[in-house]
Amino acid sequence: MSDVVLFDYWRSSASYRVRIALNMLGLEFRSISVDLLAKGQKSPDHLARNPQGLVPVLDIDGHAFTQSLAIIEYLDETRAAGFLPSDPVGRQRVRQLSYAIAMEIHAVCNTGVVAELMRVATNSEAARDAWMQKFIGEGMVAFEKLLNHPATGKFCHGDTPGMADFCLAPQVYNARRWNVDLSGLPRVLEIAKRCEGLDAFARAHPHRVKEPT
Ligand SMILES: N[C@@H](CCC(=O)N[C@@H](CS)C(=O)NCC(=O)O)C(=O)O
Repeated sequence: MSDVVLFDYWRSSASYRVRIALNMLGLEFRSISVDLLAKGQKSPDHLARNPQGLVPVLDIDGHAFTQSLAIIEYLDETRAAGFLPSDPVGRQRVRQLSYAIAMEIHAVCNTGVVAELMRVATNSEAARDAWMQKFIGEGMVAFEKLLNHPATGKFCHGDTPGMADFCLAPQVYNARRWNVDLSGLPRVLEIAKRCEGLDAFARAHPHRVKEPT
């Protein structure tokens, strides 16, 4: 049985990013599901792992790590994975792209944030859908513009998949889930399609972890 344990949730974008990174490395890991719908992330057991009450948490090398991008950078640094380029300007760009998704789009579309919106809104499902479409839609339009850059290649930065792609593919999955119109974003769609064709991404896909109900 693998010593590497990922506490995750099938539909969690942040978990999906880490699953892709682990698969890219060919690292075997055990996945333990923390059911966000049943508030498993707020259970005493999970809060002991992560006081923020969020997934993912990765148990690896004797540590319990939180924060998906910090985890991906740790894997990159300790396994010479090449998830970020070696030059500082390139590293800055890959972080910029990754943060544009993880810190701008994802942060305001997180389960806890949206649950609170639904609690205070009158027509809560309509408010939720409009919220998701606004923030994901606007964020992805900006991301498409950021990809209009000479360093963009077959993937977000150059011709090999890296941290920004690990953020993009889950965000595109999530955008589709909320019926966000991505049709005017050719770079986003082309790169996401290329990612979806890779085994490491396909095996990390939410529907490979659990069939949607
Ligand atoms: N910045 C964190 C975000 C983690 C996060 O927001 N995880 C979501 C699932 S994608 C979660 O656990 N939400 C539960 C909640 O909001 O209560 C990371 O990248 O790991």
